[in-house]
Amino acid sequence: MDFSVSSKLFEQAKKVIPGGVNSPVRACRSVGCDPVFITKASGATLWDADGNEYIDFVSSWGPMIFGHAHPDIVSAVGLAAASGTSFGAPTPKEIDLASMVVEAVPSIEKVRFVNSGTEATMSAVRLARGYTGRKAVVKFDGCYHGHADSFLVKAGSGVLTLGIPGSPGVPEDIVKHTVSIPFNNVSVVERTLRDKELDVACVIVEPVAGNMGCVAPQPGFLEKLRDLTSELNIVLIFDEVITGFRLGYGGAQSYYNILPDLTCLGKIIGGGLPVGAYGGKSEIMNCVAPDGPVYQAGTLSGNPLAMAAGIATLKILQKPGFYEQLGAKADRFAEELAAVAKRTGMDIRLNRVESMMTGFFTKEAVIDFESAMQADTKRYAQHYRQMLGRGIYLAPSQFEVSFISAAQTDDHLDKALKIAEWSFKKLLEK
Ligand code: KE4
Repeated sequence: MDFSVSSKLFEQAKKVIPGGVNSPVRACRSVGCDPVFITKASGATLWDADGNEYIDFVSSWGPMIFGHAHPDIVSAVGLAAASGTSFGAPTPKEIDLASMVVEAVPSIEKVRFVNSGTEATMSAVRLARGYTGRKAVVKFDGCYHGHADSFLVKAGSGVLTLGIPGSPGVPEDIVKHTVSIPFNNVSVVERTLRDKELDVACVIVEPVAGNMGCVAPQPGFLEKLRDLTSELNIVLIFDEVITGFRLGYGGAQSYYNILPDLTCLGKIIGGGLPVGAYGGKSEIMNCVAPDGPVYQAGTLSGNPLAMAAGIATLKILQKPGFYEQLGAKADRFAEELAAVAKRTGMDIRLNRVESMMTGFFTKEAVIDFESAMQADTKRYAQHYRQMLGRGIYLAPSQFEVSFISAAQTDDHLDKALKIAEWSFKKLLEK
């Protein structure tokens, strides 16, 4: 494949944008190649500036669950734009999308829209601190909740991918209130939450971790979190920025039947436009300004174009059978990929929950940050480059998830499986 136009664009980008990208993981540093610049996408296909074509397994890190440029989304956004792009005033569409979210997500009685997942989680933690009057935040090693100061402690995603310890610029007296403990470890959870010294305001968790790669909750883990936080009056926050409307129309909390006190959403609910949201029990949400004293605001929150995209998105997802078909497709793909790994003798641990998955290059089980770190990131990088060169677009990090989308056909998946088999064989030659 020829990447010369993307390479030229990358050189230009680096002159005016830090690292040439607007989000670090896009720079592909951990997979040892330059990023391709995408110019167009439709359905399951991406095209780059050199005209190369790819089958997309990143789905813009989750939002594009039904593929790119879906006609319903394109027309909804176009129609909204023709009536104005932002008013800074309440609009009917915000009520429509909020009502759909309240209807869909069992624990949400009221919801506030923001512009990113980071804004959602940052606001939810501030709300939990304001509501409880306590300070400490408990998170989990390898989980990533966006780039707000409190979260940059043993975080996942780009922080993990780039191996940055946390981040300079985050004052010690901020992060001292953040405790990060191992995911899936109920005894450490119990010990930490019962530690009287800690004064815990909230626990924030990705109910299925996506930012150390896909790691499912072990039986009893989420239940333990819920039981302990209820007993100790600690706010339980589910960060469903990835899992929300991904694992089903009710997200992970419906999938596992565990109701948090607050839920953070993003990605899918914007249909690719910038939308985040946090919501939960009215008792807690009524503490948010202007009803309550906990301040949070945003010029473009509830933006009419983003609301239009979100409404169109949820209408598509509401269609009977959507998740069953997506799940069946993901089941088939995962089974056949496991068969390819077995046939070629490639050691790969395929962690998957419905249509989100990660193939860890290790033969050991991956159940938390420590075990995820055993994965062979060099081998992943070679696999990434080999797949990209044959038109398969994977997440440019071993510690991210890839997604099956409703737009991928059996032919797309069969092609990806064939190229994965070729790539595994090539890796095993080395
Ligand atoms: P944003 O601020 O990037 O919209 O959302 C932050 C966030 C919060 N919570 C979870 C569970 C998330 O996965 C994210 C963002 N996800 C990463 C990839 N896993 C975004 C990709 C990027 O940083 O460019």
